[in-house]
Amino acid sequence: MNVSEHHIPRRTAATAALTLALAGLLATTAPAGAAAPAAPAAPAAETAAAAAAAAPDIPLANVKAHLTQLQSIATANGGNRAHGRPGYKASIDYVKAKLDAAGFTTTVQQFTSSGATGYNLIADWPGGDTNQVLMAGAHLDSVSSGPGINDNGSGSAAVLETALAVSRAQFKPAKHLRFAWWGAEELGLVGSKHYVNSLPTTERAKVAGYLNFDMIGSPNPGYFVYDDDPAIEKTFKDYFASIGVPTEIETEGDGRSDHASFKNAGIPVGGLFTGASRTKTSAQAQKWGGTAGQAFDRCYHSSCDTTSNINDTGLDRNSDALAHGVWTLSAGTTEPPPTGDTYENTADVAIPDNGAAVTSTVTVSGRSGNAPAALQVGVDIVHTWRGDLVVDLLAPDGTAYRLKNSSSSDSADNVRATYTVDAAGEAANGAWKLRVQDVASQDTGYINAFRLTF
Ligand code: DTR
Ligand code: CA
Ligand code: ZN
Ligand code: ZN
Repeated sequence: MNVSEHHIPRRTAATAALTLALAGLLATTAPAGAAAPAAPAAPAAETAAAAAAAAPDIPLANVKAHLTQLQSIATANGGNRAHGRPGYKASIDYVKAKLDAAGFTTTVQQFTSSGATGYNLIADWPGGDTNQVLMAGAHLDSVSSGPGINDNGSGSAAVLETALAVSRAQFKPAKHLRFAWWGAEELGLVGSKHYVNSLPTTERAKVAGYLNFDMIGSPNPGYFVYDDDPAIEKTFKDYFASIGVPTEIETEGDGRSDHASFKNAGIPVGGLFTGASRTKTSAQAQKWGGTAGQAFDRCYHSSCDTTSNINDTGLDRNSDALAHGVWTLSAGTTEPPPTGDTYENTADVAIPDNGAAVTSTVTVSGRSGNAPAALQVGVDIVHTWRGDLVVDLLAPDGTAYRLKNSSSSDSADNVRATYTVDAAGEAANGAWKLRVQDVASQDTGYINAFRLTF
């Protein structure tokens, strides 16, 4: 048994976490010849999977109670909650008070736009890795012509209630959570642009992702998912699929809300949307219900955007999807968590420049039946020009599965990826090999690690 080969058996997340803690306390050198305790790859990821499953239901009644408050604020302040008007600052004060009472660290960031003072509200949930910050946000301002309950009380209230759910759960995710309510979005994403531009580059680099929610309760709702970061998009689409709701890609174009401020800074973004002034088609009405030939929100930017301008089902589904996104994406890994055991070989294997293929072997034993249809193949190759490399997975019977072709144009370093291989036709037990060949002269490297997760 190659001492570099390790088998990380499947455990429950809790047991694994406890075991790892004990291993840390009792760290000893593995006896010669035995596999040393392996890196905590599977347990952490399994913990993540467990966390993902724990996203709470967001009570629609609580979200609507926030909308009632925002409506009252608008009614008491000239009928709107627009930038520079008293109704906006009163909205900030309402949201901030809820968050302060729930244990968040809040910050009100001021800026000036069109001669008036604007405000962003930032709420940090203590804990988590502050080098990996997951943000969720919504603009809190309305247009001056109305109270802006769907646009964007709906997003603001759902983000607030999700933050309060984090507090109720005393949620402790791997990543640090930060929630935000933006000012002056209707003037051109002014508040969120100010926030991003004011972030030091080092702080900006720590934002692992930004989730945007602008109009998520439209009275004639569609279910749109932003098609930006693939992992974020998949998280939301998978959620809606899990409740049997088909989604469409949000196609009103980038730049239409605060996620654009983050996307322009190179930060992964995503979000949800139930539609604005565009008209619902017959096909959309077929799959989503509602009224074909009518706008998703007939009161968009109008005085009738009041608490009666909300579809409860759409608001509830999107609020729950929001919470699922926060719980799932704040876990410690964006890699799909392994479903079971991980086998790895971490011995370095030099790859001859423009030469013969080399292999790293992982011996699988004790399993029954065949490998899965979604076998996770973790590849870690250090190389100075990865386009030189051809990479294959060899099953125990010698069947080759191409993982990566060579490419004269791909000059980037290293191959660090997890490939999904349909290996259902292969017996699980036996010697699996990662075969790597450098097929172009100059630039060299080595296999650093090879992992299989069943
Ligand atoms: N600009 C937003 C409404 C809006 C229009 N298209 C999209 C697409 C995605 C998010 C939001 C929007 C506003 O009026 O606040
Ligand atoms: Ca709900
Ligand atoms: Zn708007
Ligand atoms: Zn909006």
